[in-house]
Amino acid sequence: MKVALITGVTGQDGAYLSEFLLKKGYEVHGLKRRSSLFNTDRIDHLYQDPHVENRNFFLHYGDMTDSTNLIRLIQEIQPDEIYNLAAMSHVQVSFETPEYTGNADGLGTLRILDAVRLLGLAEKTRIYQASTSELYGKVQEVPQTETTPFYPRSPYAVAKMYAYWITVNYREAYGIYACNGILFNHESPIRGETFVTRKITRAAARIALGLQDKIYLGNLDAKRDWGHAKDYVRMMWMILQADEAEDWVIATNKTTPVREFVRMAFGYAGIELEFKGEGVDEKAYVKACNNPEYQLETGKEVLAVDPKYFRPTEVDLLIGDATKAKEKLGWVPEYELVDLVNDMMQSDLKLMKKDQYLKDGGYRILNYFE
Ligand code: NDP
Ligand code: GDR
Repeated sequence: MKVALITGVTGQDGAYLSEFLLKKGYEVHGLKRRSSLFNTDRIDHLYQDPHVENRNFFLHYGDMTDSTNLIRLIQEIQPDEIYNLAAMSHVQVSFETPEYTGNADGLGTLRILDAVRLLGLAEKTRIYQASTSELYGKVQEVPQTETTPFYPRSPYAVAKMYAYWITVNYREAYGIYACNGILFNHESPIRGETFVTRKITRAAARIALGLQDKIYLGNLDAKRDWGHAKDYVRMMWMILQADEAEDWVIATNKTTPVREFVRMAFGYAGIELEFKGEGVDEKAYVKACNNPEYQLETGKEVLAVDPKYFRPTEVDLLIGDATKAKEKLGWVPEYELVDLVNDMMQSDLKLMKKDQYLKDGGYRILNYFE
């Protein structure tokens, strides 16, 4: 039985990857942070009672900023594969917490690599590093490939650039099988609520159900290459099964503006939108509501721009070319953007109906829209 350690196991990718590896027959160990409330929602369905025998899913407390903790865990677990997914992963928040982001995302990666080296596991343990399309930042080339130069545009991206190169360096210096997956944006029904896609699908569902009036967004012109997280975690595993340790771009080769994602999400609920105005004055109104279940009047304002969501430096356009991964590893994504939007909307409409029942029952529902 192969043994895997996943840092960031409580995150979107950590949850899908755990599920995937358990199905493949792995023993999976996950690093989770202590928090004052339960933070294991995404993996609760995988939880196993610590008192029963023959478990194959284990959670350990830890933190990417704590070297001795990481060294001890890696020594105890002796993993065949480490998936380093833990990170302060929000680009805008990284402008507010730049030093912490550098520590967790940049030095955290070094701590994992160096633990493997110090413990004499360089020959045994393969390491996947969660690199990102944010490395490309300011557009240098379209579409972006493994050879496109980096130009990071946020403390997050700069920290991830250190992580990228220290991974390459440990591979070259110590022969560790360590790879960067340069993944473009990938989303899902369990995407964090403050990333733009999930913020939009939650809001579209809440607006349709009458639980929220409108959504405030930042830059509607930003273009992203959005895929489905389920397709991307499969690729993480494939990367570590390759004969040679290399770096790989994973993307859909299509790019879409935020505005169009909004249109698609509302469209799923039968709500047609009309966008008017420009820049900070841009707004969206209901053009037609074709679903009799929802009581939205034509002309209702459902979206406005709030400059507080603008970033000090923005990444305008991302579009990746995953030809290498497709040709050398045989990766075939199963989801198109429309499937992704449908999956997220279906899930959020169901979730928000729960809020509607609570509201109808006189309970206070959370009104936090960040
Ligand atoms: P999430 O934000 O959903 O999950 C991040 C995970 O990291 C959570 O489990 C979080 O714990 C954990 N974490 C954060 N800080 C620390 C720390 N100091 N010590 C230990 N754990 C920590 O991210 P995703 O699942 O979306 O992304 C996974 C990885 O892939 C990240 O490294 C991200 O930067 C990278 N990436 C993501 C892309 C995407 O589009 N999703 C694209 C390219 C790269 P907690 O739950 O307690 O907050
Ligand atoms: P990103 O994802 O920065 O690409 O990083 P995010 O969804 O936060 O932003 C995408 C684009 O949408 C614009 N935008 C908004 N973004 C947020 N969060 N909230 C808003 O209200 C809003 N309005 C417009 C942003 O300006 C941006 O251009 C994600 C993370 O998962 C990273 O960890 C990962 O490395 C990259 O994807 C690839």
